[in-house]
Amino acid sequence: MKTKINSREFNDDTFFGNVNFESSASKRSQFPDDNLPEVAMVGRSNAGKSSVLNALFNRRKLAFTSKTPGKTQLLNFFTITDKKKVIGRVVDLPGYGYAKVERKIRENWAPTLNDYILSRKDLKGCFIVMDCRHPLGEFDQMMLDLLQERNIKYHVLLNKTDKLNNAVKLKLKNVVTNKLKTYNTYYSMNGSLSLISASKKIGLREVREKLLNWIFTDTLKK
Ligand SMILES: Nc1nc2c(ncn2[C@@H]2O[C@H](COP(=O)(O)OP(=O)(O)OP(=O)(O)O)[C@@H](O)[C@H]2O)c(=O)[nH]1
Ligand SMILES: [Mg+2]
Repeated sequence: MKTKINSREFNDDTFFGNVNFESSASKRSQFPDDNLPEVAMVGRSNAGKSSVLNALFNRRKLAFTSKTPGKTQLLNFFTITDKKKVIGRVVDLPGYGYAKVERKIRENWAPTLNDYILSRKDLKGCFIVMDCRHPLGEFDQMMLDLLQERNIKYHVLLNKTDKLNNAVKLKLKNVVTNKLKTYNTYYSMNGSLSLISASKKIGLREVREKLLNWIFTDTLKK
């Protein structure tokens, strides 16, 4: 099992180029219905979920991004193909915590998001994307609570680190690592974190490694 994962180069463009838009959904009945292992991007509006997805897969406009929070208003499903076989899926979710998004839309997607996390049986892991200048906000903690309920693996991505100098980055890493340690102990979880910049493509290697592990570990078990 290890051999296959290790044989992958985490910056392998042939692997990380093979992603395609599949469908959008606004409610559970529209989610794809099969057993593909799935990884989701969650986080506050404007944290950079769609940008991270594009950066990971070397695509500029796979997932749409915007300066205005609330850009992604549906769940967008993308398939990942390896050697011509669809082996997994990545999902770009609408962001939480942004009050200015039209109320009707928000009222629809909050339960859909909860429903997704609590019911999606092949969800193998979540990347919780945060703007590094506002880490672990109230809504992120609510998301951690949800993930913990189903024991879903998570990895925090502190994004937009191109906005910080090295000293601040180091301090931030220590502070957030310690907070996650407390959290992990309390909930018996094992989440980790990376400092990244989607715009500058910094820190993506370990994120790709995590993604491959979540997807391949499951595929190879079957
Ligand atoms: N400086 C900087 N800006 C970034 C980075 N990643 C994303 N952004 C910017 O942040 C804004 C929001 O990015 P999106 O990727 O649309 O964020 P999102 O989390 O998908 O937002 P919603 O779909 O509204 O939930 C855009 O203007 C991006 O260009 C980064 O690493 N550095
Ligand atoms: Mg988005």
